[in-house]
Amino acid sequence: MSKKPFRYPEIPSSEITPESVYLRRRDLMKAAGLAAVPLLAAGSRAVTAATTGGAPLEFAPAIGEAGFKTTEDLTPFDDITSYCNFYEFGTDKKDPARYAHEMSVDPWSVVVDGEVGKPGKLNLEDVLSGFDLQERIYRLRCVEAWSMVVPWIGFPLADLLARFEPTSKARYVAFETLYNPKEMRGTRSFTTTIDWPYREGLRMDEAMNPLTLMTVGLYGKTLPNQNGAPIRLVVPWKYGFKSIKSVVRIRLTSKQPPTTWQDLAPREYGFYANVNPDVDHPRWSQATERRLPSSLFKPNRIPTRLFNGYAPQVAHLYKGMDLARYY
Ligand SMILES: Nc1nc2c(c(=O)[nH]1)N[C@H]1C(S)=C(S)[C@@H](COP(=O)(O)O)O[C@H]1N2
Ligand SMILES: [Mo]
Repeated sequence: MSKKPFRYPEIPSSEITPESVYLRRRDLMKAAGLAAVPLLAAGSRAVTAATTGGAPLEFAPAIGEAGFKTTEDLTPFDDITSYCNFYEFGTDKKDPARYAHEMSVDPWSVVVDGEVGKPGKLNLEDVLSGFDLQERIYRLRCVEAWSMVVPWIGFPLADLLARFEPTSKARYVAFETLYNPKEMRGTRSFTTTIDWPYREGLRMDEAMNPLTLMTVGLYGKTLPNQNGAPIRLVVPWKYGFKSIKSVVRIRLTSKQPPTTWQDLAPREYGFYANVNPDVDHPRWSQATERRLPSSLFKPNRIPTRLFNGYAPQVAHLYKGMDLARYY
């Protein structure tokens, strides 16, 4: 794939994927199933499959509501899939691309329980066939002060939650990542201080915001393992660590749930984690960010924006809150 950035909608991302032919949904399911088998057989092929993503997805472009797409240059596929944070596979940015193929993602299901009228389980097939997928082009701003622009494929978390009928006591949504030490070498590391599984959470109104996306693909195809296959959360106005990968459980709760980074270092990482150039991390400034692709000679440093540029869509959620206290 070309490294040259391009502007949406000059070339729809669906056209630059090697397979530009959209399969019908049933074919897609078959393709996903077939692709999973050789993964375990041949090592070199497994890496390729892990880094290139899987089957083409059928989706509608991000049009209509404000914030659903940006005209900024997309970050190239190779950068998005080779520079990752997914501590289950190690803490080096390259570790997820190296090792995430060791995680099996088929079959996969997500349990939804807690404060809901109809607790239950969603199989990945139900997700892919039961929700209208859309392409959303979002900025992703990591708390470490780098950022990307990603063409995700997904559907609103609100659509998923509605199926399970949240009760009036549901005030928060808690998420958990798969925890399978056999397939996640980072969780077996002697140096890890994380209390696995990786956990995240949102307030109910944040979860219901139309920007909040359950994500199953990027650049027109199913998610590469290192980016959180087969299903992850994307919350574009918050620091990247809120966008929890490879989700297996969604629990609605009446109390604010514990979250991984807040547990590890509560002074440095808060529950809200809204992108904010005026509230610095205790160890570094949050005023600017390195937009990928970025290099020593072309750092591509740009100013960081309040709520990552999504203030028109989300600022009302925090009216009257002291953002320096609720960081
Ligand atoms: N389960 C899990 N989810 C995770 C992480 C992780 O280590 N484990 N890292 C987070 C961080 S810090 C960021 S910046 C984003 C990165 O997503 P990407 O690698 O797809 O760009 O994933 C988030 N989700
Ligand atoms: Mo991050």
